[in-house]
Amino acid sequence: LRMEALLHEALENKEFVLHYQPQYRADTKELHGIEALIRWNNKELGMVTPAAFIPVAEETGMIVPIGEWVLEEACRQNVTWQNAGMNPLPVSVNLSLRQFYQSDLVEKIKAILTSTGLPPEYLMLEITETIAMQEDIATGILQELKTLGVKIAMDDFGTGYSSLKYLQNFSIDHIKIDKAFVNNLFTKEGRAIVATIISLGHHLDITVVAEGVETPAQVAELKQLGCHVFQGYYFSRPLPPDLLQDEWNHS
Ligand code: G
Ligand code: G
Ligand code: MN
Ligand code: NA
Repeated sequence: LRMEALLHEALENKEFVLHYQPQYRADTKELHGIEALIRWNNKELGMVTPAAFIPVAEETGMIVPIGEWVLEEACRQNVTWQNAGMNPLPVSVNLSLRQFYQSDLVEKIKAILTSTGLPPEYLMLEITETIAMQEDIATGILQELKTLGVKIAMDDFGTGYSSLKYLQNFSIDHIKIDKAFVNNLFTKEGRAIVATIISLGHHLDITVVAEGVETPAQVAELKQLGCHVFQGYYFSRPLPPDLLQDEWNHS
């Protein structure tokens, strides 16, 4: 309960910040997009990682207003960058299942796009297989979001109840290979799984993003396998907005 109160305060006192992790195209090495990742800068606790508060936020429902703040902030920041003359790129935002259970999710996203002025194609929503498998709610919502013009990425692909049907039904734009698979790239099984996901992406015309890329050997192997986009510490950690902007300017 203390945590829930703290999260309320954090929202009110604007203690949350977004960091952004760059994603690079394998072919041209250009910046392809950025992923917004929340951080909590608390006076007593210091910089709190999302792993420490997102689960509580999900349990208490606080993830709904927090998630709304993330969407609004990521869109606002992206417009600020576009207005400053940066080469326009999509910003990815992680959505939680709880947000999907809100009947007004699509309306809220529409309102945020309107109020910030971000063209919908520059917002990419990252969903998990846990969300996708709630077919009764996910199907309708994802269809409406696609109609709005926003992009959808299937995050942590292969770690949940993977169903190929989701890829078929939801017109997914990006598949993100979970970092656990990238980490196992040099085992027989790991390589087979990564190769299969990449091949699936090629056949379905879906951009494949490898997450958690940490070594040049992984880069070489993933490139060889035809992976389209890289994200990971080898290229860059998630960065505060000013440092991300420097990176963007120099890419
Ligand atoms: O940035 P980091 O690797 O520490 O993030 C840890 C976890 O928190 C990841 O699973 C990531 O998807 C999740 N996360 C980060 N930012 C957000 C957010 O804004 N909303 C939700 N729902 N999850 C987030
Ligand atoms: O669940 P999601 O894919 O949104 O989580 C992204 C998380 O992965 C973020 O917390 C981010 O900090 C983390 N991350 C990004 N790149 C790397 C990496 O190269 N290695 C590891 N271990 N984690 C990473
Ligand atoms: Mn993600
Ligand atoms: Na992921």
